[in-house]
Amino acid sequence: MFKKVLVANRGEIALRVIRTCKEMGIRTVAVYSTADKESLHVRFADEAVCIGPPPSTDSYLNIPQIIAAAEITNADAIHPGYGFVSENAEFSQVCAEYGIKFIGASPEMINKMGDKATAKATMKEAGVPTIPGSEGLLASVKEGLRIAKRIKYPVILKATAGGGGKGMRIVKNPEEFQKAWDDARMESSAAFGDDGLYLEKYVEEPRHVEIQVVGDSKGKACHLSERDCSIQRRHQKLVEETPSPIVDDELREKMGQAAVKGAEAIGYEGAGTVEFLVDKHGDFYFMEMNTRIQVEHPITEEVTNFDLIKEQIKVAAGVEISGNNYFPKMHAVECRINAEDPFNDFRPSPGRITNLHLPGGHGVRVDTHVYSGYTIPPNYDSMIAKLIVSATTREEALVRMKRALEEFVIEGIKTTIPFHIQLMDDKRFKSGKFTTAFMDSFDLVER
Ligand code: MV4
Repeated sequence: MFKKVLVANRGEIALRVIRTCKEMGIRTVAVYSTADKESLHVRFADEAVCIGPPPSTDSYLNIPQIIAAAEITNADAIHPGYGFVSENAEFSQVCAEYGIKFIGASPEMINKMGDKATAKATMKEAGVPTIPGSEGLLASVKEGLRIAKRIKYPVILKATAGGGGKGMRIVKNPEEFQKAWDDARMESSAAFGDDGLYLEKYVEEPRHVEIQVVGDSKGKACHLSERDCSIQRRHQKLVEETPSPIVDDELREKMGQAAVKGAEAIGYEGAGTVEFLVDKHGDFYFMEMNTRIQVEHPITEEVTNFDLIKEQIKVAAGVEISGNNYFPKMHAVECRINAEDPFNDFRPSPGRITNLHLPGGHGVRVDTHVYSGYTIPPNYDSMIAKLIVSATTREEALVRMKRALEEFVIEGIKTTIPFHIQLMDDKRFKSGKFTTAFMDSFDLVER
C-alpha cells in the first residue's frame, strides 16, 4: 500500500481524500495556492506545500509545481480529485515518468475517452448502445446533410473535444445546417483548439443517468448502479439522486451490464462513470465516459455502503476487486450548495461566511470545507458544500432533505439553499417525472 499520498486539489474533495487516507493509515500531503492558505485541507493534511498564486493555471493546474511538491515530500502517489488535473493526460504521463502513481486513468485512457467521437466508436465496438449518427468525425457539411437526411431531423452537432455542452448545436432542418456547423466549429476551436465535429440524432427531453464503475489491473470491472443527474442548469448539475426514479431492476441490470462491458473492453482501471441518455421509451445510449471520481460520488457510497475513494486507492495499489456488482439498499439525494445567488441568475457570491450552522441528524451527511469566518475566494468553483441525505424511500429522503436544508445556516453570502428548499416542494420534482429540460421551466419564487 502507498505510504504517502499527495492530494492535488482543494475544497471538500481534498478533505474527502485526506479522511480516507487517514483511515487507511496513509500519510497525506496537501498542496495549496496562496488564496487557500487558511483552508482546512492544509490543516488536516500531515504536510502542506504552497504551489503558487491564486489563479488555477499558476497553482492547481501547474504540473511542474505539483510534481516538485510530490518529490520534496517523497509522496508515492497523487490523488487528483475532480476537475483541475484529474483528466489531464499530460499530468498522468508526467507522474508515470517520475515513478509516482497517479490515482486516476492512464494517459492513453484519458485521451481515448476525452475525444468524444473516439470514445463513442470504442463503446459501439464493445457492444454498448450508441445514438445513430456519423461514424466518427464529419468530413464536410455535405456528409452531415446526407446523414441527417437518413436519420431524420432534429439532429445534433457535437464537438469531439467537447463536454459540458460547449460546441454543441441542435439542427432542426437542412436550412439551418451550414450555420450550426460554422458556429459549432468556431466555438469548439476557440474553447478546445480542436474543431472536429460529429453528428447524432437529437434525443428530445432525455434523462441523464450515469453508472458508477470500478475496474482493476487484471481487467475485471464491476458497477455500483446509477445516479440520476437530470436536474441541471446550463450543464451544471444541481441535484443528483440514486436510485433513479425511472430505472427499475431490469433497466438497472441492462445499463449496469453495458457499462461493465464497456469498461472491460477498454481495460479500465480505477473509478469511472459511464454517462447515458435515457429516452422516453426507456431506451438508453452511451454519451460520455468520465475517467475520474465525480462530485456526486457520495450518494452511491450512501446507498451501497462502499467507500469509493478507498476502492480507488486500493485498485491503484494493485488490489483486485471482488467482481460483485452493488445495488442500492436506500435512497440518497445530493444538493449542491453553491456560493451563488439563485434570485440573480445564479451569479457567484464569494465573500466571508460570518455565521455557519451545519445540519445533522439521522441520514444526513455534509461534505464541505467551509467554516464560520472562512472567506470564499473568487478564483475557483462556487460549490461550497454538498448536502447528502439518505432514507429508506425517495419520499422520506425528500422530506429529510427539506428538513436539513431548513437547518442549514450560511450567513454573509448568497447560496443556492433557497432554490433547493423550493425544489423539494415542487410537484413535478416530487413526482419523479422530469427530464433534463426541467430547469428551463422551473420558476423560483422570490420570498
Ligand atoms: C445530447 C442530447 C440529446 N440528444 N445528445 C449535453 C452535454 C453533453 N454531455 C451531451 N449533452 C446532450 N447530448 C443527443 N444525441 C441532449 C444533451 C443535453 C443534456 C444531456 C444531459 C444532461 C443535461 C442536458 C442538457 C441539455 C442537453
